[in-house]
This record gives sequence, structure tokens and C-alpha cells, in this order.
Amino acid sequence: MFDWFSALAAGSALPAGAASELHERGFVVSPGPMPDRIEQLAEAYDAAVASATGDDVRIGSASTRVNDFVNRGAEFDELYIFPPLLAACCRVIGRPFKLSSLHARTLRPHVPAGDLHVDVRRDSADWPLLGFILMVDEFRPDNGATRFVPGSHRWPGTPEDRMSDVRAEHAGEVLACGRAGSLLVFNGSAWHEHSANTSSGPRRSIQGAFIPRDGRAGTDFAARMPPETRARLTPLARYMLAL
Ligand SMILES: O=C(O)CCC(=O)C(=O)O
Repeated sequence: MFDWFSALAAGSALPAGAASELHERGFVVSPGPMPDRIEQLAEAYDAAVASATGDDVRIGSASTRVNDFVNRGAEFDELYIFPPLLAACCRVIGRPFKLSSLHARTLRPHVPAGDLHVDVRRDSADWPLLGFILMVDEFRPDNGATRFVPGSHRWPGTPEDRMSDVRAEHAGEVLACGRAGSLLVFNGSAWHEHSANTSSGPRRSIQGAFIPRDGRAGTDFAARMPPETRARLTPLARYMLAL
């Protein structure tokens, strides 16, 4: 099989400044894969969310998640093979990796901040994890931009271990803001969660995670894949989906 990891790791798709921010702070916001097509993407997002049914839709207290944006239209294909994102995976995961999840998350208006957490514990087969969030809407201080504690990806403990109230504002937290179409990339060990959405509008996003290749993916993309998705996938996409 072609050695995708070595090929991606040898490239320079992630600018040096973004790489060092990811390394030092545990997250970075950069331009996403489709900056001039974000309105079409937002329309495709709304249509995909509206047509999802059953267990694929999870309505939580602050947000609605819709599972599997690999199989909901070609409009989303570019995201999980975006070269700077894969270059970030090479740095954070450091060995061959695959896509574990890709879902929509719409944060509702007038909701409080969520609980600070890490996405994966260090003793898990899915560690290290690289998370990413495509901002379908602008992420602002008033609409629930993701909050991060910079540098926390190097700390041994989790928010649950170290904080008495994980929903409270952490003294060191900062907001990851960006215009619509921006891509937030983060180390899954960084403490994070959405901040309060005090605005009157939803905050839409497409979120995903990459994990080591021998980890257990959150979504079994292959098992769910209709022939039309399979037919359009590039060799790199097939590799990232472990097909
Ligand atoms: O929606 C957000 O702002 C945060 C997402 C999150 O907590 C996660 O990816 O685990």
C-alpha cells in the first residue's frame, strides 16, 4: 500500500506559524478549505441536517449533532483531506492515522458554556487525537466560540481531575474566534468546550477527529457507505476512511 503517512509528513502544507501555535497552545485557527464557497456549504449543511433521521440526530441540552458528514454529500469531501489538516495530524498523532468522526454541531442561541473536557484520555488506544472544527458561521465571543486553556494539552490531568466546576470560566481560557469558513485545529488533549451563546442565532459547525490507525473509529464509515459516495472518493480519501 502507498505510504501516505510518510508522504504527508514530508510535505509542508501546514505553515510554520500555525504548526508552532498548535504545538505551544494546543490549537490554531487558519483559513479552511473553501473560503469562497462558505455560503453554498452552509446551504448544503442545512439541507443535510434537515434530512437526517433516527439515531444520526442527537439533540442535547445546548446543541444538536448530526452524525456522518462523509456520506451526506460531495460538498463536504474536501474537508477531511485538506492538506494543512492532514499535516497537523502528522505532527500531533505522529504515526499513521484515520478519520474517526465527522459530524454537524449546531449550538443553539441562549445557552450557557459547556463543560471543559479533553476528547481522549492518554491511556486510550485513540490517543493522540487531532480534533478539527470548520466554522460554518463566524465564531464570536457572543455566539459560543470554542474556549480553550492554552498549553493544557501538556498537562497530565483532565478538567474533571483538576477543577471543582468544569462549566466555570477557567482563569487561563481564551476563545478561538474566526470568520465563517475558518478551520480550528486542536490537540484532543487540550481542555476545551463551547462558550456561552448569548446571541439570538445558532452557531453552526462541522466537527471531526483523526485518531491513530489502530484506534477504534467513532463512526464505521465503510459500513454506512452508499455506492455514490464510494464512487467519488479519491485514493487519499479512501485511505483516511480506512476503506
Ligand atoms: O462545539 C464546540 O465549540 C466544542 C466542540 C467540542 O467540545 C469537542 O469537539 O469535543
